[in-house]
Amino acid sequence: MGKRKYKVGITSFAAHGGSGVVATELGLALVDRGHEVHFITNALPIRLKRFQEDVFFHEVQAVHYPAFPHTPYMLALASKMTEVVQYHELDLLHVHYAIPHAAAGFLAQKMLEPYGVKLVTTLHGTDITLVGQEPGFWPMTQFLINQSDAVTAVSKFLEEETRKTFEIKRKIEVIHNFVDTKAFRPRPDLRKQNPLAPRGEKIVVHASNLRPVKNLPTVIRVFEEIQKEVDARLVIVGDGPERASSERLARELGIEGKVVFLGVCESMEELLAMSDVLLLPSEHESFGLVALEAMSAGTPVVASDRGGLPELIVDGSSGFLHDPHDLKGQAASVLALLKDPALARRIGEEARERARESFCIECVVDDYVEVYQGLMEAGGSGG
Ligand code: GMT
Repeated sequence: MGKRKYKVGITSFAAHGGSGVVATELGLALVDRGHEVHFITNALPIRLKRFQEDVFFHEVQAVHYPAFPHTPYMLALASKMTEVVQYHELDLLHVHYAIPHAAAGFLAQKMLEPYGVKLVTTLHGTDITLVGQEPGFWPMTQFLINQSDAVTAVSKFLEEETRKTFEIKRKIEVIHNFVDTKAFRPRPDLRKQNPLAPRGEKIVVHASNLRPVKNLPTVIRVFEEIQKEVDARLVIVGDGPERASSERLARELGIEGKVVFLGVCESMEELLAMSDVLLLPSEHESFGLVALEAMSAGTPVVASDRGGLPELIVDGSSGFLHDPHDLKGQAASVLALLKDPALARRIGEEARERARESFCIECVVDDYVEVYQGLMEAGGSGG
């Protein structure tokens, strides 16, 4: 008998961010394996661009009413989940990022008690390390982790952090993030006439949601050191609360002409492949999906040694790791890569190999299917 095919509802943030990317890529990979996927999100997920059979999108319409002090998005999401589970006979709801998604999933499950739909929660990082630790959210985050039928975390670091912070005893499966190694691949063709480097400069790239945890001052200050020795540009991709202060810092240091703020860009495959080094000195990072994408593109990464990044990057072999505040160490590693093409080639090749061997779609997605299978075979009603 062939493997059972599941009908899965996937919820994540639709805007740019690693958890939304992982959720979308997972959904598409599940469909490639014959499952049916329903994205239940506030807007079309960023990487869901093309029509594909067995991929459905259900937009959560927030209800605005003058008496509501805030838009009750969680309730609108729970209602939409309930509707989609009923009409499309879903087997599972797989939510990415604990708050508010697991709360909505739990409520939908309760409303649908006779259907026995299962709830899988994937923890991504700041849902545990920042948001979930807000004193007001702590008890709810703990409750939702305990109530979900299955819980996964994107790194061993995050699993341990979750146990410690929320006093969790239940099983949490570690399933690392993955990358489409065909889309994120080395592009010598783009490097020949690189639009990011019209004068043949070296390109240092940073990509994130520009939040304090991404340590933007260090990105700018490390680059200041680098540009003293190498003709280089710093390309910052993404947008967020740290952008204005980062632009100011670049001006104060007199390097604004060499720093480009691109804002949010969709063509990460190309931007990373056109860059010489990715710099990611996060204060903490549960996984660091963009680092994996750069590795897959054969672009060396210089990153922080915090959180889940060491699970991904082997220091000195598939990238370089440093304390996030070690400016000298980071600048030395970036300079070594920019000045020594043989070193950059070796690190880039090892990084790509590591992405292909341990973090490719085929290496990871079946682990999620096994989680689904375990729940469906166990039977019983969820919640
Ligand atoms: O970095 C963020 O705050 C965004 C967040 C998200 O929701 O996308 O990123 C987290 O999830 C990503 C996907 O699993 C991970 O690659 C990021 O490391 C993680 N961010 C942090 O832990 C800071």
